Amino acid sequence: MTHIVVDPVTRIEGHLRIEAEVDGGKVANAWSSSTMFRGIEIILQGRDPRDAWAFTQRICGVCTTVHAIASIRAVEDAIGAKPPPNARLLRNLIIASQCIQDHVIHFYHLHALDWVDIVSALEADPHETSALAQSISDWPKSSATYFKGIQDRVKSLVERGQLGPFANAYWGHSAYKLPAAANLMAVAHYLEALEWQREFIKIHAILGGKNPHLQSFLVGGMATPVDPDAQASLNIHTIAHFKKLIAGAQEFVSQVYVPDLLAVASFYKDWAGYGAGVGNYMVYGEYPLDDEPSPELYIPSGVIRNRDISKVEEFDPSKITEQITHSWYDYEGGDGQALHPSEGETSPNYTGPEPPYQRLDTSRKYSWLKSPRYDGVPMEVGPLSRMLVSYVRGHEKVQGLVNHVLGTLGVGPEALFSTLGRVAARGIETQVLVDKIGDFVDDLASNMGSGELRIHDNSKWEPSTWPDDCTGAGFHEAPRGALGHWVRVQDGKIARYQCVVPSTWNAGPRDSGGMPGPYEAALVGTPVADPEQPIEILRTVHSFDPCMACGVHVVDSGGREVTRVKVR
Ligand code: NFE
Ligand code: MG
Repeated sequence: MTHIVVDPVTRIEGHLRIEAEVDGGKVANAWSSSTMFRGIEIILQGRDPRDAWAFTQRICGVCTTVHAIASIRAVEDAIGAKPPPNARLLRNLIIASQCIQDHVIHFYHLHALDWVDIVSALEADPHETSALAQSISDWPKSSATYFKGIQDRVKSLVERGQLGPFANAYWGHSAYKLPAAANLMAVAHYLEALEWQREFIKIHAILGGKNPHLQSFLVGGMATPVDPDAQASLNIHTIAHFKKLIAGAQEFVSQVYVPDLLAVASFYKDWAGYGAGVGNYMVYGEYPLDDEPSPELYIPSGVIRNRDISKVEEFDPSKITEQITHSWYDYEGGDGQALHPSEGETSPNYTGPEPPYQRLDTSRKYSWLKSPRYDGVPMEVGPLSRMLVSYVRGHEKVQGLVNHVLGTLGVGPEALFSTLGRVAARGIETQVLVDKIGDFVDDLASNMGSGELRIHDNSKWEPSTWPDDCTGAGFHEAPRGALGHWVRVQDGKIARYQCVVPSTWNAGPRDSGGMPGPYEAALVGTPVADPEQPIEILRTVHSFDPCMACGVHVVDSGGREVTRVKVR
C-alpha cells in the first residue's frame, strides 16, 4: 500500500489536497481536503442585503459572476422584488457567456495537459498534424506551415527555459496515449483558445463595465441601461457586437473544441471505465425563459439517483443539508447535526495538524469544506449532471449531441458515468450554450424594438417596503454545478447568509455515516501506474474542474509551506 499526497493540486482555483492509498496499481481509498479558509458568510452579517452580491462575487476569480447572480436571486426572493424581462435576458447572457468561456478554459488550460504531452508535440511531423486537423474539422488554421510555426514557438520556449505553464508536468509518462501529431494539434489549440477566450469575454466587459467581477448587478434588476437610440446604453451597436462574438464562439466550439474533445477521447476510451463517483446527480436548473414565478428553464432541474437514467426526480430544496463531522467547523447544537442552509452556521474551528504536516488524520475532521447532502446522500453537480438530467427529460438539443458523441466514440450511455463522461458533458454543454445564447440577444433586440426598455423593479428598493423578517433562496447553475445562496433579512440587515457551492458538493469530505464525497468516490479504482507521478489522480480530480476558493468561500493567513507531490 502506497500513501500518496498531492498538495497542492495545481491547474485549479484555490487550495486542494488529495490523499490516496494505492494498492495493486489502483486507488483503494481517497480523501479530499480543502486547506484554505475564508469567511464571506461571516463578513456579510449585519450588512445591507442589496450589497451582498458585490461581496459574494469576490468569492471566486474563476466563476467570476456566479455568486452575484445567486445572491441577487436570494435577496429578491426574500424581499419580493421582481426583475423585469430585460434583466432576465441580461443575466442569461452573462451566465451563458461566463459558462462558455469557463468550459473552454477548463478544457484547454486546466485539463488538457493531463491528456496532452507537450514534449511529444515537439517531435511531431507538422504535415501529419495538418492532415489530422483537416480530417476532423473545417477550421482554417490547419496548414503544415501553421503547425510548424507553433512547434518552433514552443521549441524556442523550451530552449530558453521559459516554459511557463508547461514547466512542471509528467511529460513522457506512459499514461499519455495521443500520437505526436495530435499532441501538436492540441498545443496549437491551447494557444488559440487563450486568444479566443479573451475576445469572447468582452461580452462581460460590455455588460458589466469590466471583467471579471461585473459591476452592473442590482437587486430588482440590472444597472445596465437598454435603449436602441442612446449611445451610453446597450443599443443596436451592442447587439451587433454580441452577435459577432457569438458567431465566433459557435465556430470555435464546433470547429475546434468539440472535434478536439472527440479526437482526444478516442484515444482514452478506457477512461469511460474510471471515475464514476457517487452516481447521484443533482441540477437546480438555469436560463429562465419567461418571467413567471416558476419559469420554464432551458436547462431543467432534477435529481438522478444510483445512475438510473430511466427517471428523474423533481428537485426539492428542503432536502439540502450540510454536515460537519469531518469539517473544521462547530455547530452550536452539536457536530452530528445536518443543518438546512437556511439554518446554517459558519463557526470555524481548526483542529487539524500544525502545518506543514505529512498526513491528515482522516478519522477526524480533515477539510475546510462541509459535506452537503441531498436527502441524506452525496450528489455530483456540474455539466455531467446537467446533461444527464436534460437527456433523460428529453431535451432535444442535448439528446442529439449526447447521441452524436456516444455514436462517434462507439460507446453506450453507461460511458457517461466516468471521468471521460464528465469531460465530454462539459464540451456538449458548451455547444448547447453557444447555440442558445444568440436567442437571448435576439429577445433583447426585440424588446428594444417594441419599446420594452425596463431594467429594474424599483418598488422594493427601499428597506421600508420589506418585511421585518424574511428569508430567501437563490439558485443558479454555475459552470461547476448547482449553486445556492440562502439569506435571512431582519430589520433591513443580513442576519444569516449561507452559500452551498458546487465544489463543496463535489469535493466535500465524508459525512457522519462515513459516506465519501464525489471526488473521494470517483478516485477509487483509478489506475496509478507510477505513484511518484500520479497523473491519473489529476485526470479524475480535474474532470470535475475544482474550485476551492468557491468551495470554502472563506484565506489562510499562515505562511504554510507549499508542498508538491509527496510519496511515502
Ligand atoms: Ni470558483 Fe464556482 C463555479 C461556484 S465552484 S468556480 O462554477 O459557485 O464550485
Ligand atoms: Mg457555505
